[in-house]
Amino acid sequence: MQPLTRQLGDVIPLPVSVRPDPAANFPISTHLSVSAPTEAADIAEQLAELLRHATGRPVSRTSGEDEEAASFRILLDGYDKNPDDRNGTAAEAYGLEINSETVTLRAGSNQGLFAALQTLRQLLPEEPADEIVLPGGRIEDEPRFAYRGTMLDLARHYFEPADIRSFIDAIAQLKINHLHLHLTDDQGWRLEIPGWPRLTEIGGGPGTGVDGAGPGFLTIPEYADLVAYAAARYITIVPEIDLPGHVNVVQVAYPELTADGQPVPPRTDAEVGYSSLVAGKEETYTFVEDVIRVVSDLTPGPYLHIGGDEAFSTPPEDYRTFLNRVLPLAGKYGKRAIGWHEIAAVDLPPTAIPQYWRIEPADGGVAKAAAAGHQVIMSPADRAYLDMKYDQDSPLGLDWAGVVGVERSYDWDPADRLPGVGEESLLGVEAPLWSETLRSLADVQFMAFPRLAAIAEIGWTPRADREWRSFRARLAAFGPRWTAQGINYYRSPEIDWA
Ligand code: TNX
Repeated sequence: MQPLTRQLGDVIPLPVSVRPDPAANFPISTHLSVSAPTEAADIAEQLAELLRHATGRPVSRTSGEDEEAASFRILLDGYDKNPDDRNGTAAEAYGLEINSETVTLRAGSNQGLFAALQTLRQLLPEEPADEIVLPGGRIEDEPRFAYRGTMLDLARHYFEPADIRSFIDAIAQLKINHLHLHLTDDQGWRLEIPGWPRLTEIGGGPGTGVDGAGPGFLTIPEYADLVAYAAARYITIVPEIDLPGHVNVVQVAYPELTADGQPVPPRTDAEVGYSSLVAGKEETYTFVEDVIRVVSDLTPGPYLHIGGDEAFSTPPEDYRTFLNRVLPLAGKYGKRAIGWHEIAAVDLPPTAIPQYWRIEPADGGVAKAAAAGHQVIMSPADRAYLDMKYDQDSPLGLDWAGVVGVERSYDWDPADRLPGVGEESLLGVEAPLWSETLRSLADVQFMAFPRLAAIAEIGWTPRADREWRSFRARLAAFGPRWTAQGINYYRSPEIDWA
């Protein structure tokens, strides 16, 4: 008997049901073939590619009569563990069965098959190998929450599309399915907007970003390519235009959007809360509506994030006036508005989603929104912020929310975080990565991994099945995979890395 390459349950996030059957282990030695219905041709190609890479062997695609004989079978068959689909997760449900002759991936949609593929990827060795034995048995799986996200801050430091694509590949493996892009802030504007060319000429030009060290912006074709690249990995891009605060660079580019029409100097420090659009000026809404329309048109996903945080220099009355006018614009252009939870200070449109980001143990506004039926995204900074230092010695990151080690990022539950905001109010969980202290993709990887794996498991795995000791052991086994992929993860001393 050849030794197993991996145990069936050696997967992050931990699947809902794992039933090993050691009598049914599958040695990958025979001729490899993949069969799939035409609708799943793309998944079949990805599976074949995965197997070619892992084994170095040719993999054929079979159809018609040979399908029964294929060693890897893909079935699209209305697989559904969750027929009423109250939390919107049914599309991601899948089954994976491994026996001594065949591996079968089953789901009701390609999205579910893609999730199955990510599980199978982790059952293969991280480096190509001649002798691979897949563990026999059956996995049945589906996520706890529909929204499992992370965020990249392109404003404080711009990251090139190639870096963003690399990050997308890394997060897809953890079944993260939303990537929020923080596209604008005081220090930079990172998406081209037709009709407002100075936003990116000035806001994406040399000297932008914190300490002037992160210039650049996405052209419209580049943004569209990223959206498509993410979509091919079942990741929805959530664009954020941060309003009404965090807009200094807008006012540098277009002085008519300041209170007195006078130009303001560019800023590259990391202060927050000093800039604001003017609620009482019509020019404000012309600008905002143009931007919301353009970004909505470019974005096929259902969400548009309008920021709303830290508007310390917007008088409260003006903040409400502004949001009452701007939040409905998301709906006008076909989107659901997400905003940092400060937006809960106004009566929200029915589909709007507050995203909780603070460290306090309670929040009246978010509780009220939840009571009114709003869904909430949980991102408490003292648990979910990937830009917090791991410990006091971390070379990168901030510490205003404390230091966040791996256990701290794992050992909490979003349904317990805020009174009045329980399981049924949660759309999901997101781990934001702010980039004030980051300069490169390697920096991004260092802060995101391994903590994003913890957040991914919180978002996917049933609460009752989560356990730090189990996660810690699976994470240790995951390390070599990141190494093989060239990912600069933090070798936290909390983990006995393999
Ligand atoms: C707070 S979180 C901010 C950001 C900073 C971040 C740094 C939030 C909605 N606003 O402007 O980048 O802290 O951790």
